[in-house]
Amino acid sequence: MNRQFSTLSQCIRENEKEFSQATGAYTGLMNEILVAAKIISQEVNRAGLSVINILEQTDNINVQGEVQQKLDIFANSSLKNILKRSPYLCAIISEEDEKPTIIPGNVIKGKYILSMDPLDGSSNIDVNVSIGTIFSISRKLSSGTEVTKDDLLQKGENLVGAGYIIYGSSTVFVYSTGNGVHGFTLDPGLGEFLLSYPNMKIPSKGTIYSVNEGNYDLWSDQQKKCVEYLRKRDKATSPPYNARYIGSLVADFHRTMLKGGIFMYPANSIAPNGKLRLLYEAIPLAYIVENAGGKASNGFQRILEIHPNEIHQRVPLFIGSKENVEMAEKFLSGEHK
Ligand code: P6P
Repeated sequence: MNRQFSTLSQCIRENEKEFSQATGAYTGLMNEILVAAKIISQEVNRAGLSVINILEQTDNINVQGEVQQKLDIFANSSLKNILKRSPYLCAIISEEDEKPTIIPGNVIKGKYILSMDPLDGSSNIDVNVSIGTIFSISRKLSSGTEVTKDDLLQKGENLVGAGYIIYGSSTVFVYSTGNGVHGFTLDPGLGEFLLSYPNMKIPSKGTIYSVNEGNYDLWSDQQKKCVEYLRKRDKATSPPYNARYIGSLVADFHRTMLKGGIFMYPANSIAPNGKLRLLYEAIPLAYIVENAGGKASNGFQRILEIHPNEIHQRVPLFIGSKENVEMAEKFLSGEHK
């Protein structure tokens, strides 16, 4: 029987037809990301083999002040080496690099800028928890031969696309170019990402909340009240909520996309802007969740409307089903008693 399936490459090409001015540049860029995703997936899945000894930590501390895992460096270099071959990219912002990588040969014709967290959650690698790559694509705004600060620090509203790849029991590539959200599962035998989650929509309300309750004592009173409400079992919250927290953003977010509910990384008295990064974590996932009918804010303001001031700035994140995020926002504003 002839198996009917769509590959990621086919869907990216189909996408291009939806944009009359498309030149094929975006398609080419997405296909480079796809290749990098396969390479990283293979390495992540081999990481447990001691002969590879890529599980180890390095002696390096990255710009985030975190111990770099060998796989972090591998993922960052794999993505950059492949993406630099793309004539469509003039700059790459990475969680692993203090400064943006400007691609000199592309500054004139390269009309895109990529922001990425090459391997988020890598501290979970040695316990075999799912980890992921997060990326977003924006257009170079300036016409000159320089990549300006305004080119690099754009609001999420300007994105032309975003996605994440989750390396778990299977490798799933989820992306959006503004016309819906689509997920593709890697078939290792074929070496192709096959359409597995067409036109993803997040439930409007869910019964799972995801937050690190170990930070409870550090939260504001409003944040405490919000989580106490979710913990309580009474008629107002039936069916009761379940708590799920993996500690790997892409894994917690992917579950939220599929099952609904809310993921929160709130501000706290030690980290007044929370832990997660605006440009290459919150913005791409906010773009995805909004295109799937969900919501993302810092508790008060829509993530996609926040103008970044610097490439590694942090932001509190409330993301998931629209009704759940709106409820959390009501607690934070004091409106929900
Ligand atoms: P905490 C992983 O280190 C990460 O950057 C995200 O993937 C995850 O959501 C968050 O940190 C977990 O942070 O403070 O709860 O351990």
